[in-house]
Amino acid sequence: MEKHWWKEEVIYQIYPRSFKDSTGDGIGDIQGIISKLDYIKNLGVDIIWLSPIYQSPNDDNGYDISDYYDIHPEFGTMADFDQLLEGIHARGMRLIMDLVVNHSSDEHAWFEESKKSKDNPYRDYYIWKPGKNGGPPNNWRSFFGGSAWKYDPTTDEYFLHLFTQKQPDLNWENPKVRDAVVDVLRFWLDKGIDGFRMDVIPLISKRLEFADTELTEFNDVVEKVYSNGPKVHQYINEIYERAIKDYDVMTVGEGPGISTEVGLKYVGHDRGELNMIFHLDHMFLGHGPKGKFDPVPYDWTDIKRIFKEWYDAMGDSGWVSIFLDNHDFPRLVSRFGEDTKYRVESAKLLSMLILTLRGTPCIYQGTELGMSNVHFDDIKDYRDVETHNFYKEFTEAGMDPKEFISHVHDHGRDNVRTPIQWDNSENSGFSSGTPWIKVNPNFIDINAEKVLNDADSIYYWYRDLLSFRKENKTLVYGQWEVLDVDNNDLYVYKRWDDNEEFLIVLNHSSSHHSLDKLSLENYSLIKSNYELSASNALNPWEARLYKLY
Ligand code: TEU
Repeated sequence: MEKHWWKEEVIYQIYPRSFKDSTGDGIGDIQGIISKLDYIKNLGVDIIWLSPIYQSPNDDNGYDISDYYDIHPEFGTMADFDQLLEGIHARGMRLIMDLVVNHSSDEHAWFEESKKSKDNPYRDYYIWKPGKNGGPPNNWRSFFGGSAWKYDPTTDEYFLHLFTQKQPDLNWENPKVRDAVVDVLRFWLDKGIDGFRMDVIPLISKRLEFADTELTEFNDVVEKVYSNGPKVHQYINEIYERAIKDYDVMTVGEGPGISTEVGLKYVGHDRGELNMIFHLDHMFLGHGPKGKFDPVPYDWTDIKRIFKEWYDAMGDSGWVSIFLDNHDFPRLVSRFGEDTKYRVESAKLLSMLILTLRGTPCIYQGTELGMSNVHFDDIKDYRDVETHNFYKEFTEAGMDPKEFISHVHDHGRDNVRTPIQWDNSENSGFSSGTPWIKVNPNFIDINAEKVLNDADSIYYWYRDLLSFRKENKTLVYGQWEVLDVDNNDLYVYKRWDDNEEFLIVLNHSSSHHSLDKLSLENYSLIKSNYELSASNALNPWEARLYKLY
């Protein structure tokens, strides 16, 4: 297996809008991040992934870019960015930026031109089709509700938008689009950044028949209609050959629709495409036929199955990132842990999972504090376009608004977009002004100031495990095998190489369990989120790491 820094290091994702506001306008900004670089460095992470900070009308909070070469003034200036990058590098960390090139904003100059006329030089930067039977060209639906096509009366055609109506899909068939993407890549790489997270990269190649789909489950539509198109590998390889490969950088593709069957095509070490992917199989668990607000049950059996399938699919050739939350999914302690009685214990257990599986761990801002989901009861307190679009769609279809809100409590993206809770002062120390989205009311009890003053807090547990992982490359490159302990509440696995063997025991339940079935005589217990004990009795949400003598 090839060894690389991007396999050994750990990613920390910052969603700048919610991280720290330095100006009092209620919106997180670059100077706010700069003021917290020591906090991040002290945690022990290595690579900062910055969600978009480019010019944008913020229809999708920056994932709708109107200028790839400039910083949105609400985040600061290019001089602020240069200071941030310098501060990150001065601390021995790296910065990867979010590349969103499956689509742009409809306020991008390219689209402003494209929509003017059918013969405009920029017309083919986007995907325009005539209507069919008085409606859209086909029955494709947006990730964010409604048709994936918007009618434009100026030229009497529809344009494709797999996300919001203000995020028109770019036409990668057009070599000028690919040239433009290469130029954007090289611009930021020449500034010295250390790589990119590539937003929905499997979607960039469209199936050009644009035929209706008979598929009804949205996850199936994503995989079989939107993702993995006929030229996706050609296009990713092209940007690798024309830009990425000239720099010592990393790329991680966000992979909606990438299944284990096709995973290696994107990240095989000899493919010349991506270094790793954020696959979403475990994150899309629970999404029913109509998506995340049409939930279906799932459990840890599903999660464990998916981790095993991906470990086997990657072999020694591919690589994934290991994560349980990001800016698109609920707080991991609320979704996969237990965020009331066992919030601290379960948050620590989940961090041990993330830091001991094979893959590059990715920690989302605030997870190290044990931040949990927010429960706004008024739809007006939510900001996410996805939530508002589906609120309209589901309630107009007859769903009780209260029922929809309960699904938002569990699956809404604003759960992870409330301001970072720095202390128990007004607005949790995030801003001296009114935050763009309300602070989670539990900031009084859950905040960085309190956590940093508690030696037994989640933050210091993360810091200890991050340091341990750095010192024990067995947890990076070692092999992995799950032990069958005949108990669905336990996740027990080994990591080993020629030097060491570790045994990880996770009781992902609020029940007490016993380890009687495990022969532990040759192992010494070195880490636990409870008092170290030779006992075989496992506490609720107890996480243990043993080392073979
Ligand atoms: O996300 C695409 C994606 O797969 C998730 O948005 C997920 O499908 C969605 O939350 C529906 O459940 C990327 C970005 O991470 C996301 O923030 C953007 O909204 C989206 O692409 C469009 O750029």
